[in-house]
Amino acid sequence: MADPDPVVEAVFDAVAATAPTIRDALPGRRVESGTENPSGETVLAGDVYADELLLEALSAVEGVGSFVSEERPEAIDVGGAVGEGGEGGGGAYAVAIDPLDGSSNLRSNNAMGTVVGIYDAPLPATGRDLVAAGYVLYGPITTMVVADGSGVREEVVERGDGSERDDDDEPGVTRSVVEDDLTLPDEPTVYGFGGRVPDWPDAFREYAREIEDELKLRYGGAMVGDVNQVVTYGGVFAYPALVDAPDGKLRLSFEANPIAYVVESMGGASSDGSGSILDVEPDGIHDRVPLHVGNEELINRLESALDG
Ligand code: AHM
Ligand code: MG
Repeated sequence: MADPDPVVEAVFDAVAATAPTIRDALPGRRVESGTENPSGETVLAGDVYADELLLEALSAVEGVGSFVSEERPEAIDVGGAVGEGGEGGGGAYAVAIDPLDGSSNLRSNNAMGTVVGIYDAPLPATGRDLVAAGYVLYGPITTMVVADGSGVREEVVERGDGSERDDDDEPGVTRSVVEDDLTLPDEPTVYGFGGRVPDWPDAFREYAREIEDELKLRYGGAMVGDVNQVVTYGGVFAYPALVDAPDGKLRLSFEANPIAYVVESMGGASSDGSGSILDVEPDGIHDRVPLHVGNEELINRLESALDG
């Protein structure tokens, strides 16, 4: 097995280090910030806080060249031109972030997450340029799922007890691996599909009807939480194309590609409706794409259903 990439490790360290702080900051940040993001969605104070904290943390990681966020119109150059290597060896990777995925759940106090994709190319790029991806899930426990090219693991992220300090001021954050070789369970159990049934194209509606008879609905309105149920129990998650929004809702660079990379790394499959999400060629960093991920057999059936 190849040695772990130290930049990838440092990125996940930085993301883990922000997680308890983001979590603690949420109670006071459930209100609207008064702005819209590049996708035209209302931004909450929690989105802004998480975005700024992650920019600061990831800018400090040597080897990260650009920070690209769902909340920002353009990539931010943080270390030198991507691919050219900046001074001190910086500038190799573009890190794409959805700082607070599912933030509409702030109001109802349900799960949320942070999604991370590490690309070895300037964005927009395809998912084939990912070298690693993962997500933090702010559930009753803060967990982080990491796919780094050598496998997929789940870690619990907690504030340290002070015995491992990053510096004189900040208590450290501990990362404890709880599963080190995650694969999708063979027998799928759960499904979750976004959007309203009347807005789904007929072919997807028919597929969903079949799936309803076979699997149990688990939908919480945060992609990270819903995908983590599929990762845990096996099944299928989708935010499909809608009749009036043929590209669906979720963004390729920040949401779909990282999640597809994680699920494919676990032996599952992803699809935009006709092929792997990782092959989708983007025109811009905020492009949307229909997302379907889960057990391979269920994704194959989806593609057959949509093909007709
Ligand atoms: P966000 O990143 O702005 O929170 O939007 C993405 C979220 C996903 O987490 C989730 O799958 C989807 O939007 C839910 O949308 P809906 O509320 O339409 O079901
Ligand atoms: Mg999101």
